[in-house]
Amino acid sequence: SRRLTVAAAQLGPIQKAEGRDVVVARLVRLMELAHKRGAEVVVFPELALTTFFPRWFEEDINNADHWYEQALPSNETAPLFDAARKYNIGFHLGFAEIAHEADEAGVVRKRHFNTAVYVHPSGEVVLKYRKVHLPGHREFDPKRNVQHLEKRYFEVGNLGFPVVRAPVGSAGPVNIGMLICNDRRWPEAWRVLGLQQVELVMLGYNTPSINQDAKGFEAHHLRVLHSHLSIQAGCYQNATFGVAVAKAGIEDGCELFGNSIIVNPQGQIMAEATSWDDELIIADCDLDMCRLGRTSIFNFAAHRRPEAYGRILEQ
Ligand code: CDT
Repeated sequence: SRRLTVAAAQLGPIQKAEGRDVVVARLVRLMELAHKRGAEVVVFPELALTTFFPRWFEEDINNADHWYEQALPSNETAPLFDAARKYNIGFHLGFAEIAHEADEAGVVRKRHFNTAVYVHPSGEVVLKYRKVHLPGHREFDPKRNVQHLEKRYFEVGNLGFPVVRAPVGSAGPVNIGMLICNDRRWPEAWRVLGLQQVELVMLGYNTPSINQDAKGFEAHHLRVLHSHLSIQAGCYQNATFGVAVAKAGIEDGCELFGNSIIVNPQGQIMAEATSWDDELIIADCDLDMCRLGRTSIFNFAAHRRPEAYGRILEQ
């Protein structure tokens, strides 16, 4: 069997004033702990190097460059790459990315993305994904207590939903894919990964405990349920493991829920974080478990009916 020990490294809050050096030291400590507990890969959350800055309005986003990474590794993030080498552990990291690259019109310009990478223990970036489903709004909204300005700070990801077959731990080559936060609520995103035989989906999230749009129609205790429901269904319906990792706790006065989980292809929760702080959870995954769904109820070649799904692609 193809066994892989995975760790979800949930993070407690990162306050606005907290420096990268402090944050990176927290991540390195979790990598060391993950290694000691036998993990071969460690998954960090979305925007794991800073506070969830889209809650802060900035008129000119060129004044917001300090929230983004211009290169990976940089002087500040190099300790993560050193730790990966030292502990022989791969890591998934979410961060805000500035890329100087051509847009659809072929014009090279400064572009902003909500990005995640998987880094092999050697330090090589083997997979990069840019968030497609950007929630929230673009302009300052005076009706909201807390802003959620992802549409201001990020462009829609332009890499699709890639899956690569990459060496991950002792399991040999593994089909890995990624989603970022709000993506987990969209079955289409999971299915695009499933169609590429994904076996391990890594995803980070920053989700407020209070839905400001709910206006009494969504009880607070349903927030975690909706997150878990989406991840468990995504894993089951696409016969994949999922590692879903929160940034949690009270960040800049706003509460983000934790409840990070590792899920198997049966949709079962194998491990769940119980604090809303830095916390490591571990699961021993037998990747051969992905085969059952893939060859029976979710044998796409035998049972899927794309000819009936045309509406999915309509604007
Ligand atoms: N980070 C992120 O995508 N959070 C969203 C909540 C958005 S509320 C405007 C989520 O789906 O969890």
